[in-house]
Amino acid sequence: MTTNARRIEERLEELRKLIDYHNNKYYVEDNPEISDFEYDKLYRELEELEADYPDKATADSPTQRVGGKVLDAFDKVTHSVKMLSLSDVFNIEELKDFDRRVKEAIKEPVEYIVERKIDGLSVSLEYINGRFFRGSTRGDGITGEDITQNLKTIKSIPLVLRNENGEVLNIEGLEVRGEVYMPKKSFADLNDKQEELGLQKFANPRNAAAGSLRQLDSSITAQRRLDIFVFNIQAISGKQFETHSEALEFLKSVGFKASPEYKICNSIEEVATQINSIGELRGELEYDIDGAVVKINSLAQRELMGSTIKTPRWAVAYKYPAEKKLTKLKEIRLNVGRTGVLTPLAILEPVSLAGSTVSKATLHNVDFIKERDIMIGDTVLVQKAGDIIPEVIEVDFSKRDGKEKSFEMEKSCPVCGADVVREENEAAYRCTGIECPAKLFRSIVHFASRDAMNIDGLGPAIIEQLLNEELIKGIADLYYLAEHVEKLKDLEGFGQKSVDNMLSSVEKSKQNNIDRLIFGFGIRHIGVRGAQLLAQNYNSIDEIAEAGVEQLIQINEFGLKMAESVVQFFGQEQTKHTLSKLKDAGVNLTSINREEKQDMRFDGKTFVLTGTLTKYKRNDAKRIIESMGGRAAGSVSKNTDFILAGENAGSKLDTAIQLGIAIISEDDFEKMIL
Ligand code: 0OX
Repeated sequence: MTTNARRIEERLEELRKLIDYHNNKYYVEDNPEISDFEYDKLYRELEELEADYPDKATADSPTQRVGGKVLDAFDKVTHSVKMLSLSDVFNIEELKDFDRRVKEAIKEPVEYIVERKIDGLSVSLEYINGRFFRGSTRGDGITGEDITQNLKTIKSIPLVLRNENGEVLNIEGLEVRGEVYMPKKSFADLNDKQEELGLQKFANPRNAAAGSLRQLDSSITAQRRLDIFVFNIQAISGKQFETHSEALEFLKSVGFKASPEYKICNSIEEVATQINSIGELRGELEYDIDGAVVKINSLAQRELMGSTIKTPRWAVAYKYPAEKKLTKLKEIRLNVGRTGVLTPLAILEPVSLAGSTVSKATLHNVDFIKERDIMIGDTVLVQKAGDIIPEVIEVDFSKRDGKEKSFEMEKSCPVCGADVVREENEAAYRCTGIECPAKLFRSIVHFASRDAMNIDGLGPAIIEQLLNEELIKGIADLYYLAEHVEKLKDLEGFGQKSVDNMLSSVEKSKQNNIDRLIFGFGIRHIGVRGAQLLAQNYNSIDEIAEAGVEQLIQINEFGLKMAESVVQFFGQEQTKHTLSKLKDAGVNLTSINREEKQDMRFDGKTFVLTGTLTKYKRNDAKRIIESMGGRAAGSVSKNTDFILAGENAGSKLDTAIQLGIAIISEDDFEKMIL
């Protein structure tokens, strides 16, 4: 090796060691020694060196945590040591039964360890010669799934085990077990994001952690901010411990985040006291726990107790009951979410529950209130399970005195006063106001999006700032932003150039055809296609606003729900206000090209798009097909007329060949639309 090569290798090793050290300080010990800036500098230097010398990159380098490789499926892993589960006890009597069984088998003093029972997913981590080799789910305890790539994204899992001097641990084989969880704060942020993107929210942090660990694309897992506590050595070569507490201390010393705040107890009474104090603390922890685990500390005594097929006889899980309390329901308020859904919220006489004071609880929806006959003034039972949001469960009817009042759903939105509607077969009521502050953020993100007004440079982060600074109060205000150039330049991450770019995109969008504008309004049941139909059948927004349901349903493909929704939307004062501001700003409100005869060359033709298109974005190709009277379908059938096939087209292409359907390339498509 040349001197230079040796120097590079030494620096790489030094950087990895340093970064591992500071990573441990930050993510495991929660006690950082250097600033984020200094850490980033080291990290960037390592990244650059590895990019310059790719042959010197290693799989366990701290740079290898970002994920990226997408798997087809997870491989199966047979656990070398069975991953047992715990038997549950639900009260002190059952806990004492456990103690009795232990004392009968072991005729000497027994030390117990009490740990928090983290509510997450059990995983196994295997290390060879001190380096992370493989990680897997518990599965059925015998066979799990290989989720190594996903586990590597969790920063508190050491990729290299090191002793106090930073030297790589010289232990041939080590397998540990731990619980992966999602902290409450990460869970709340994730659900906010899910809601913003219009995606299903996760029911609780445990489900969110499970969903995140089961991603075939580890770069998604990397964004989910998971964490881990390690609580057992499953197997270790050339080393023996006498007690579980010794093993936990060893795990900490080589870089693991081990069972937090475990306590050694000398009697079952002491165990019970510790269980109670964990229970009291429960609500204040940064993560969910679903109980406490009681284990015998001595590993020799554990051997004596043995295990059943599924569970050890030397440990039990104490499960806390979901705490419930009676309190008075003072009022029912409506909470308007970011999607415009109105959720009834119980305002309660404050009660202390699972470690926190509860003064609000969800009532889910109006049907829930009706089915349980919940009235304002009732005494209700409130529950806070492991999850975050407390809920009203039932009424204590014995406490009724006749003064209770039934709840009536509001006809208008409590935030903006617009009409509230409820769809057939839907539990939710929604606000229909286009300027409603509760849902403004999402409305504007949608309005600016690619399929709507396609305003480049106006993403969610900027919209958030514009709203916070009160530079916009509705979508129409986007067209008055030019009046605030000085303030815009002061926004975070904004300079003259980005302001100019954004304003010119806004200006350009004024010329869009009205199908984009209509879709951008986010009218219920009016998607891209519905908006195109309106634009093709009417000369202007004013004409559409004046059309009645009877007239609208004359449009081919236009259903009753769509027509009612359009009429309802254009009847709102807020809509009229927005439209008049858009008009004053010079936004196009007329149907471009409608006077010319509509080009319907694809009338009645069905296209299926498959593979990667390079000339056209998928949605643009669809839009073109639909604007020429055709239909873009998702799957191939004998009714398909054309397959537009891009690169790497898969099974749809095979089906099309079998069915003898015309297959066209992007070039062919381009010729067809010219
Ligand atoms: C936890 C947790 C789970 C493992 C096999 C026998 C005892 N969820 O926090 N399990 C165990 O220990 C089991 N400890 C824990 N802390």
